[in-house]
Amino acid sequence: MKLQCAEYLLDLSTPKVMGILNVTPDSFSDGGQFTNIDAAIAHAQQLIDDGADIIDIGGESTRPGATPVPLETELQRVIPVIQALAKCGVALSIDTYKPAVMQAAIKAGVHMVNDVFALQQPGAIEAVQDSAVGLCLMHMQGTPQTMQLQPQYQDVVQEVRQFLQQRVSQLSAAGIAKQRIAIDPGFGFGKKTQHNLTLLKQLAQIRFDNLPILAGLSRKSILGQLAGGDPSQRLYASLAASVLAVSHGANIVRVHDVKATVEALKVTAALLQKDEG
Ligand code: 9MG
Repeated sequence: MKLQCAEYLLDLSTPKVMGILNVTPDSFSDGGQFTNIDAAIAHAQQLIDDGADIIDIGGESTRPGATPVPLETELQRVIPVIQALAKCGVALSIDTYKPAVMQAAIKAGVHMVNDVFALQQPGAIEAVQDSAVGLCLMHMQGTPQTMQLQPQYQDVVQEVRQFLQQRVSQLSAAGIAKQRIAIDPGFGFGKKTQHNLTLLKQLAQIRFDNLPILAGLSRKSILGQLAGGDPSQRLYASLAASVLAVSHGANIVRVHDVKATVEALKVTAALLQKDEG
């Protein structure tokens, strides 16, 4: 299985690690440590040295209850970082739902668009259509402002799968190749603990058309609910979650702690390898 991200053709025969680079003052997990451009670039270099295959750059937090930031602010945060990292040797992803940010980021050199709204904003499909960037389509019930108030499903796995299928159909109708698309159940985005656990246990069931699955559980509140600890104390729970996600079919995991995840996934991948003879 492969994922086309502009000039990068990611080989997903082994799991890949997407390192999180939050360029926000209100990020839930880094406390705004990387708002300064130089510090963000240095952190990206650390993620690369630690073995990240993709760096996911975000200028607006999408954690529950987060306030949207104006377009100009988001651009000022992410574009200089993308320009500085454009030739860093790993694929760069922009975490945004705003079509204008997607366009500017593609021009600045990103290889992937990670959209928690699955390209539903007006103009989002058009913003990526004529490029070759990879696309991550994520499921979310509601919006970051309201999503955790009252999440409700009859059958969470089927509803998430159907939503993602509809989005992929819409992209296909716009002429976007499936080799550019990854799907994501959106852990923690309009889901209660039980919904997240069901999705993790049945992750393989959301796959269709042999598309890669991206899973993001790193430091999320579901892990705090299960194991305790504030976000910065959730390393072990996050590692367990990434290992289980890959065991249940995830091809890419989105994480804060790249080095530890890379090591844990090397063991996981070796154990999942089919025996010869
Ligand atoms: C931006 N962001 C935060 N959590 C995420 C997740 O689980 N998946 C994706 N694709 N993006 C996320």
